[in-house]
Amino acid sequence: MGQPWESWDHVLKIDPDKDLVDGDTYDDVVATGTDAIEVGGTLDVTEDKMTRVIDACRRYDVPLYQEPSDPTVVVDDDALDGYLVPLVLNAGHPFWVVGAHKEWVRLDDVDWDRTTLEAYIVLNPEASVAQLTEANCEQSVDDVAAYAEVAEHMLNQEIVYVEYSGTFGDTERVAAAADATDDATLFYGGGVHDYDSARTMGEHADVVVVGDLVHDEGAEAVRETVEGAKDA
Ligand code: 1GP
Repeated sequence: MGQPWESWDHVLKIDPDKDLVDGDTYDDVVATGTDAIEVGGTLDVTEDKMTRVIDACRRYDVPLYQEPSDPTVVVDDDALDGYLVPLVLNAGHPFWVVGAHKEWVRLDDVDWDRTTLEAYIVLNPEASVAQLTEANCEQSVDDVAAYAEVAEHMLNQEIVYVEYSGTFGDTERVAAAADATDDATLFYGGGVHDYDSARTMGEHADVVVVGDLVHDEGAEAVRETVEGAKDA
């Protein structure tokens, strides 16, 4: 049987350190039609904040995944469909490639049946994730393609994630990652803010991830991105 993300077009990523916009509820968030919710952020995430979002989402049918930014914030909760765990291919420090993962395995009984890695290629140097992981974001189109191929064929990754968090990325690099992968599911995230931007990236990536928009503009704006990703 295939993995759930193979049929997704759109993921909404909720940052536990940020609020919904005034007037929005989690009913509105789920009504956007997104295929899955990922709970995760880079800065000031705690287990408590994670749990608050998971609690708010637990009564809905939408698939719910935690994206832990480090081993200390992993929440063990049946409401979660699973864990999508970043591995930053172009991190400047090995902690973000395998070190955090080793610590997690050392400290916890990892639920392997519900745990999948996301092989990130981080490309916006201004993003918190780039700074935290000391990512080398100067990657040519060929570099990005090579990283994507390494992820799938050397590291057997099921998910390759081109990450421009906070800014709309370069379609040529996203297309190159798409061309370089065969069976892996390609996620794209960064700066998707309306129907057209979602559709544009959805034409290359399998899954369009939307993050800040839900905290800045709200659920109605996210709904448009769902439509764009689905029409692509
Ligand atoms: C962040 O890829 C996601 O990890 C989405 O990025 O917040 O820019 O939408 P944005």
